[in-house]
Amino acid sequence: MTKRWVNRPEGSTWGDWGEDDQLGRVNLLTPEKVKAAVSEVQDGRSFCLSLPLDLPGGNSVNPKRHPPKFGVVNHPPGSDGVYYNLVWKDYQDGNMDVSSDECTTLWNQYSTQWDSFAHVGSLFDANGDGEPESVYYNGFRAGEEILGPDHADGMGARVLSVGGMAKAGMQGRGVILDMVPHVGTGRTVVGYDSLMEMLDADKIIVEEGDFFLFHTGWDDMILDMAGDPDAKKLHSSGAVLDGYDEKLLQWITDSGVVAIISDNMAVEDSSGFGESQGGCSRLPLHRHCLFRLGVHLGELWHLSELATALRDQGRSRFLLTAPPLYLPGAVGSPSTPIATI
Ligand code: UVW
Repeated sequence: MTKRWVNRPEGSTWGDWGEDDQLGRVNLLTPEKVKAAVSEVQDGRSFCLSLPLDLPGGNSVNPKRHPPKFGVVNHPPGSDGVYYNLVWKDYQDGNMDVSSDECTTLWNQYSTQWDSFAHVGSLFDANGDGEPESVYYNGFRAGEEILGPDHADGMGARVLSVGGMAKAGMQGRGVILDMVPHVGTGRTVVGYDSLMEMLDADKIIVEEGDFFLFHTGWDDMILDMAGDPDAKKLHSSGAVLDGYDEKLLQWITDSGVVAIISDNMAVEDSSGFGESQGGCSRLPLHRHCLFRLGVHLGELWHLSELATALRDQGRSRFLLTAPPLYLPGAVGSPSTPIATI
């Protein structure tokens, strides 16, 4: 029995790295793993795996998330320290400096992003009183440690936030599968069998401690739409993982991957709702990874150029360096991931 739970979800890693652990499989990124990742660098070329953070554009792709807004929302320009082209001599005789300062209102999960473990939890009877409560990875509690905007102590994830990921560095070996040559860019729900066929065909081996990435073609579609996205087209395009496929979830458990990352919106098919381990869910792969296993998810990354460069060389592995913002309290974060091949 640990401090926070008497029941742990079946098949979970809760407690495996200690009762206060907040890093999950990031614990597998040992110095040896990082050195092995560095040894994947062959020609020294780097790729930025972020989309411009003002894409997809608008909020039709995900109505609850909006593009970044410069300036303090609801404040006139010039207030709260936001200013552009300030002429200092107006305030200080003879000063020839001109400068600009800004503030950005950022929806942290609008564009290229990481999900922390504080992003998705589950109703689960962790304390064994017969009633499920809202809990996150390793038994941390909603309302006690993951605090909403109405909480008297102020909003923010006191635990499990992206701050821990930033401090850990999020650096290791990336392994990428380009699904586009296999299934095209139409909507395909990929389960275990089809994932294994693609990995086998491309001779890709995923090992414990790897970041697993898959490319679906969403990134180039978003870039081609240039800020005016066709949400209907996007939501009927590109491969998504089948979170209801128990064999696929078991593969995530057995593979030992640290994170699953894609250029699509949610890694998994987010259009369904149905029975999964632990009860009905709209995002069963999120629950399996973020709540049960301690596996981070990366979404809306720009993977096409990297996928092509590696495919041209018959390779799939590279060094990935992908810290989120060091923003304690945030449940998600933009990232500017760098792949070096
Ligand atoms: C949800 O929509 C809950 O999450 P995500 O952006 O991680 O898919």
